[in-house]
Amino acid sequence: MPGSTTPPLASFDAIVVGAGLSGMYMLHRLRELGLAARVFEAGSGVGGTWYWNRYPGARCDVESLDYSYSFSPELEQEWEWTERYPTQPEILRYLNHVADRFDLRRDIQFNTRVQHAHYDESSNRWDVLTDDGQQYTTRYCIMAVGCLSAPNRPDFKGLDSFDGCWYHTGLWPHEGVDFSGLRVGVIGTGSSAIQAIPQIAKQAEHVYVFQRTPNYSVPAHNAPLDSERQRQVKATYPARRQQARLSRAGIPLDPPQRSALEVTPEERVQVFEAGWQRGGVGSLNGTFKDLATNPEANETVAQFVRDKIRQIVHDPATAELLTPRDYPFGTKRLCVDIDYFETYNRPNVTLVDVRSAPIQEITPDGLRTTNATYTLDAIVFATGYDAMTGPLLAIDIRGCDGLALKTKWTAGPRTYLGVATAGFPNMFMITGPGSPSVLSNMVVSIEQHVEWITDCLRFLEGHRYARIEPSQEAEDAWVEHVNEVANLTLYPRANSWYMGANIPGKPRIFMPYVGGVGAYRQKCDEIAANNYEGFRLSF
Ligand code: N01
Repeated sequence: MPGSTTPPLASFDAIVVGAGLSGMYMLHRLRELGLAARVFEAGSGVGGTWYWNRYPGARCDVESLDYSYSFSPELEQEWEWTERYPTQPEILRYLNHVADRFDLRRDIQFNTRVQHAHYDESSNRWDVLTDDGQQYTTRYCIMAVGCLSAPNRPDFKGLDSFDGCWYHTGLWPHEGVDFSGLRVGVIGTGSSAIQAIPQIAKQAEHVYVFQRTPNYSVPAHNAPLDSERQRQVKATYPARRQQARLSRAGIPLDPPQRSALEVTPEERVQVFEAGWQRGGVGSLNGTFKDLATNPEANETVAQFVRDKIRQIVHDPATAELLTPRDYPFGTKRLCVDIDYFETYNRPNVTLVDVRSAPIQEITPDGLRTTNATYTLDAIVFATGYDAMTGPLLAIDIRGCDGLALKTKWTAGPRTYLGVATAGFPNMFMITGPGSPSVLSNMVVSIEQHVEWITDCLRFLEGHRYARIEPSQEAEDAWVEHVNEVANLTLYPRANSWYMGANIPGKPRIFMPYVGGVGAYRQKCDEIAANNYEGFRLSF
């Protein structure tokens, strides 16, 4: 393969930070360009999110046939998925297969965390320092750090005194955890908790769920993948992938055409019910076109889910506590579950409301809220992530004039297309803030960014440009557009991690781009076709 020989003096054409779905594919493309590339990965294996998130019940809520690379027809034909929604172990097996098939590992340095990346204007190169004290230089620095890879563990008083074991869902022990006979506290009720709680409840003596905000969740209706369906999808993959690329969320579904308010209440419920029975992340979102923009339309689907919760959960007080009321449906990331609400009918599961009585401290034998104490043998923090900006700002990134990215982004992230930021030449972000990323099937958005960056690098190399960065004007206009589009939706009404609201002190900005992956792709392609309009290029 061209460009795969490691050059002397620890100097590379491209350094990629992270060997998850994005870093792996980026490496593959960099090799095709003939560039000498090195990937640094903090974990001991490939997979990113799917390497770290080994908690019980972890699985993707985009269907396996769509949550997979499309860049290699051979790969997509040869890999056999076993379930409608892939489990974490199955996705990790798939990504290891990809790493083997494309011989990626020889250019990935594992167990290595990038500490700093500083731009040197005199040489137009990035100096990269890793946590083993080694220094590297590179022309291009590509951040493939993921959007949800900086775990958030609230700083509860007394955690050090806890006699039991505690875990974060995003840093789960590789050897697994046996909860048999234990009293387990789970803090949080987001997507991770909603997957983990039913599994932990099957094993533990008792599970206490400490809930601050109830979530909307829809059933996955997971099932073994029928081999005939797999064959059919594989036979039509090119069209299916293209539909996903041009869609709103990277999932090949026909967009809804009707308003929830233009049908009768009876028909509306029938449509919601059919979606509920289909299951999955698009099941209700994909029913009517105005659920994300019109509060009245949104309330109809919110009410439908509230009714479902009441029907499933036997104890009325628990059902009431599980019912989301103070933010619109879908404005926090919709959860997809297997028997989540049903789990509260088990005698060994107790829901604790920590909104009305917050957690005060962790004690040696459990946890104390403002009105009760709980004896626990283990605590699971399902408390999420410092999303989108967290993984980037964990690295000391400095651009022109030594400007720190952290300083530039004090009031919130500012990017052009979510792929680059002014003042940080030759640095690219895969699925950065200001791109559709977390609002889409991540694989579709990752492939689009990797391919766009690859074309951009080919252009730079072909024209012998030494430097590319967004102009301030283009970046300002993009940030304004991202905010404008977000404000047309109901998303800013929720205290979500999309808004940075889960991290104390984080600026309240809607970080992803809600304009849809199809429209976004078109915009990126136009910019490229116009000789990278909005970017400054120099020799
Ligand atoms: O994290 P979250 P997550 N005291 O931030 C609570 C993706 N994902 O890891 O809502 C008490 O959603 C917090 O409460 P509140 C997906 O994009 C995908 O579950 O802030 N509670 C919330 O309940 C997802 O959205 C998949 O009031 C505290 C929970 O912790 C994203 O990852 C599976 C607290 C955190 O929920 C993150 O999901 C898993 C405190 N101090 C994840 N601090 C699939 O594909 C926080 N909380 C299926």
